[in-house]
Amino acid sequence: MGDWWKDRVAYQIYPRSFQDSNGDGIGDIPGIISRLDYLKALGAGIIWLSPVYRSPNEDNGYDISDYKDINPEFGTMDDMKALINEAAKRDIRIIMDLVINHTSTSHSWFQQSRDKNSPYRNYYFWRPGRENGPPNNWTSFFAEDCWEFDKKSGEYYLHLFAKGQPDLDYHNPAVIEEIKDIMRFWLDMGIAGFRCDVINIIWKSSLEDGRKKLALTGSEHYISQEGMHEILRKLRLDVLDGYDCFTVGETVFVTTRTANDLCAVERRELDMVFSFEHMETDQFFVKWFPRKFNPGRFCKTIARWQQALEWNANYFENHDQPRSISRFGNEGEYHGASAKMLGALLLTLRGTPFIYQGQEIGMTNYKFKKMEQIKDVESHNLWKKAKVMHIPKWYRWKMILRGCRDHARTPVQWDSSEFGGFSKHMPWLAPNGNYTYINVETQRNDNDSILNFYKQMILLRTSDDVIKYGSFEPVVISKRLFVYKRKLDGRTMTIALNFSGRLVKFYCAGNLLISNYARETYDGRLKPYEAIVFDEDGKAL
Ligand code: TEU
Ligand code: CA
Repeated sequence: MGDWWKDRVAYQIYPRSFQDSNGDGIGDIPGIISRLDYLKALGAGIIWLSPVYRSPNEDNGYDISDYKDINPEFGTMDDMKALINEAAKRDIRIIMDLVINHTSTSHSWFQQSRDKNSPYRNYYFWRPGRENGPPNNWTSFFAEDCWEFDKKSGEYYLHLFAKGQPDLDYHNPAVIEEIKDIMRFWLDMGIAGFRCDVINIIWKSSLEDGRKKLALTGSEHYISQEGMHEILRKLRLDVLDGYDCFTVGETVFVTTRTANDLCAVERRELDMVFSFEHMETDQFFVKWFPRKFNPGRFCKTIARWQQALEWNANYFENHDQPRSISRFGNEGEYHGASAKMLGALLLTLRGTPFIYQGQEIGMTNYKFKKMEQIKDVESHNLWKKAKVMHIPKWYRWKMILRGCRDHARTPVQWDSSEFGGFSKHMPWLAPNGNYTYINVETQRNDNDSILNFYKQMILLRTSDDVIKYGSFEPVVISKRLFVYKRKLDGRTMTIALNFSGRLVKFYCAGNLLISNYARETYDGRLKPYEAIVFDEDGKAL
């Protein structure tokens, strides 16, 4: 068997924004199938498919109303089977999003649970209020109360995310059985694993009031509790161990210590996690308060995680995060160089790399001008909440531009035709105007493009064991420079990255293997946003 998921590069698809096939402005499964050759040529070996299940889309599919059905906007179950099949033909394995902290309020379990005498009542947290208020003082991830009163029930239900996303109660063994059944359903269909949504908050150890905080009051009662570890072990033992699959957990506020508890091979819980610390180095406290990007802080955090974990998932982008080039690179003058430099970093770290759709062509943040252009429920809640808090409008807007998830959700830019080749119709979310020059078609034909650099780096990554399995050793971490070595069986590679628009001196005796600039020799100075992989043994690739 072997850990095939360590050998491959993963690519995340956010179906709504990937490729529309039928001209309704919404990406769909046939659209994904039509782009599998593209993904194969890129070198992707795993696809993480964001939710395609039935959903009323209050949170774009992360509010599931039927776990065993496909959202008709995306296609049919036959389309899904065809996707798994077509991907397999190309040796690409698909993992799906397992969103089990909550369902949608439209899920039949929830609808039935509204009746006090229903066997589904204890699938969720239904509680009476206190003194005309909610059962406790917790607040939600989406900048609102996390208890909603339901007239029919006469009680409140808990929702740590949007109102339409009621939390499941894992104290009820029937809930765990339901989840196992759902997992088997998809694994039997040929799915190769799961990305487990906010998996470290599924166990609420108490519903007591929390310590008052600026955000997420109550979180000490549900973040990374022991009960969560126990559930993961059950899912692993009873379901996952019977399949050739892997799991990656999305773990909020996770520390290296908890991450190790979750991923340590002998504990049999998850295979890797998405951590957040490096993604929080350009914010104060929560993501809505921008802090100037500091490469040293960012790279130190990455290095610490690299050294603390045996293996982990690496990423700089996903459907919840602004575009990495706009945050950590330079989307203007050094668009090409900085996008490639970040790609070189992602693909030469130890762990499984996850590329988010569009990252491989350097897609940038959207220049939103007003709230009406934004669809995301989280941004709209934040906007309202910040207004109630009397935060001035200009700062509120700054918060939105920093944290808005729609930056990453604009349609993939395939070519320079209208709507960027994503659809024949106006997409559900407007495409970024720069599709006329930042697009797949243009870059495919340009040897020097970001896309072709990604291909080259993915090839290096998947063919060279030092980059794949070597140890990680930091050499220099400064405000401009990040240098580290990867070592395996007496061989060494050195990776040097310039995080600035200036020339930076760095001496290396190794042979230049790859640079994101066209150059044959190295003169001891890294060009602006240059990334170089040196082979210390002088062997050519
Ligand atoms: O995200 C969980 C999460 O905590 C955040 O990254 C979240 O998106 C937010 O920005 C916090 O400020 C996962 C999914 O990735 C996200 O798309 C869902 O909305 C969320 O869970 C609920 O299912
Ligand atoms: Ca469509």
